[in-house]
Parts: sequence; C-alpha cells; structure tokens
Amino acid sequence: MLLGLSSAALAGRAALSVAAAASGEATKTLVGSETVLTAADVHVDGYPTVEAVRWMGEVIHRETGGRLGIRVYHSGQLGRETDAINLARFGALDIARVNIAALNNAFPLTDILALPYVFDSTAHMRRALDGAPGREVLKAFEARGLVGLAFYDSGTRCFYNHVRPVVEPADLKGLKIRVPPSDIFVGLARALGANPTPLSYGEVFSALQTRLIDGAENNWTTFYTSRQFEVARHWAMSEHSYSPEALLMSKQRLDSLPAADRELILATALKSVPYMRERWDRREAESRAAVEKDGVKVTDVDRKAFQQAAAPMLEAHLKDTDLNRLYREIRALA
Ligand code: GTR
Repeated sequence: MLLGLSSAALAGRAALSVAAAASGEATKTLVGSETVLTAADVHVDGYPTVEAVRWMGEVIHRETGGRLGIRVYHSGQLGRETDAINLARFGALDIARVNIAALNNAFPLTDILALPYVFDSTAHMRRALDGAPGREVLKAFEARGLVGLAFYDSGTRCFYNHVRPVVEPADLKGLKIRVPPSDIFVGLARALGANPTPLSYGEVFSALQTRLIDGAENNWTTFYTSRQFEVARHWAMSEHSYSPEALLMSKQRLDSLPAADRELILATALKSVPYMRERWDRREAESRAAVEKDGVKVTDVDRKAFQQAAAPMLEAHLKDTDLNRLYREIRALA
C-alpha cells in the first residue's frame, strides 16, 4: 500500500488520470491555468452542486488571471463518495463534494446534521449551517486531513419504493430500503421497521431496477436526475433528514498554496453557497413537478408516528455530550 492509501483510493487515483485524459471540454476552458484543482461529484452535469463548484472555478480562474482553476469530474467519474473523501485526505484529490451521510462514520460530529427531525425547515437548516453549529462541524474535518469549505443544500430526504404507498412507519416493514453507508441512516431505517441495505449511490438505480432493493430514500432532485423515479413510483413525504452536502478540500493541497490563493478559495467557496441555494430551490421544485407529472404517487405521511418511531435512536445519539450541545444550539435556532 502506497502512503497508507487503500486499494479503493488507489483505484480512484487511476480513475483520476483516465478521467483527466477523457475530459477534453474542461481542459479547453482552463488553458493557461498553471494550477488546476480537481473536484469530484457523484451527480450528473448540471446538478446544483456541480454547477456551484464549476462557478467557483470560474471565479478563481478570473481572479487569478488564469493561474488557478478547478476541473470538476461529475457523474461519479472518480468513484464513490467514500473513496473521494479518502483521496482528498491523502492529497490525491483536491476537492470532494459529498453528502454528510458519507462522512458520518469517520466524523461523528457530522451525525447532528443527518439525524432525523433535527431541523424544522430549510430556513432553519440554513440558519444553523451559516451559524456557530455549522462552523463547528466544518472545523472538525481538519483533524483528519480535510478543510471544510462550505455546506450546500440537499433538500429533505423522503422514502420511495416500487411496492406500496407509505403513510405509517408500519408500511415500511419488511421493505429492503437502500441507505447511504452511514450508521445514522442504517439505524434510522431499522428503527422505522425497514430492512436497511447500504449501497453506494452509483449502485442504486440498477438495484431498484433489478428488484435487489424495494426502495430508497433521497431528495426530489436526486430522485429525478438519477432517474430512480422511473422504477420507484411511490413517494412518501417523510422528510426524515435534511442531511446537507459538504464541500471539502484536501488540507495538504490547500496548505501547499500561497496565502492569497488560500484566502481566495475559502472566500469563493462561501460565495458559492447563495449561488447554489438559488439553483437548488429552482431545481428542487422543477424535479418534483417533473416526477409528479410522470405519474409518481406522492403520499403525506403520519409525521408524528414517524417522529415517534425515530425518537429512541435520536435520543441514543444525543447521549453524546457534543451532539447534545449541538442539538440544543440548533433547536434554539428553530
Ligand atoms: C444525494 C447526495 C449525494 C449522495 C446521494 C446518496 O442526496 O447529493 O451526494 O450522497 O444522496 O444518497 O448517496
């Protein structure tokens, strides 16, 4: 093993050079850059996270007179989110845009952002992420080789499946539900009576199509852009988690840059947040409209029953002092 990199990380590194060679378009727009930062995202081109990081790259490119830029590898070209996190930690990837769920197991403080029914609304979540709780979680990444640049929205996650409408947690009983590889999501699905099946994002569509799983949970925009709506036709408005996106940079790489470039990257990442939110709000509404028009059946759930079923696992996590304090800080912003 080279420099402690796992075989998955090494595979990701190989993918990095293949993708670099294949990406003619990105190369064209960055001619003249001396330093090109590589960024990974599992989402398709045009997804709000991909657009936000690309916008960041354009601003940085302009501000440095073409000296510094960002090349975004979208659609999971560089592999799974867990691989991207490790690649960035060891400096083989510069920027990883991943969901908080992919970070839960390695960074326990992030649990607070994924736990069920912590936020009341998008406005509440944004207040918390823009305030002290958000800053504290971003800071926590530095302990393991990463710099937390920013949080992006990810809407609210809801359950969907191809078997039956879900109104009560009891309707999830026995359903094989894909969850991201996070103990929080595994625990939550189990607490609600489902059979949790952790899979990486890239595997979900075909797992639904081949009936390996009965359903999954995610936000409207992902449900639409991943085309999972074509195979899972029952959507339940459980809104059980807001689990936002994290934009992370390799600490090793950031530290290697001149101070002015470091400042520019940090400041531009923060400026990309309102840019992303505006796009997010639009895409989320458009995605919902598109899948409903296509015939996906949306049911309102018994929210109280969902909250009650999730309460014991939430409380178990709140026994941790740091999570408990963050929870109270976040609830005070409701
Ligand atoms: C999406 C998120 C992705 C990925 C995916 C998943 O909402 O934007 O980064 O984590 O969920 O469930 O794997």
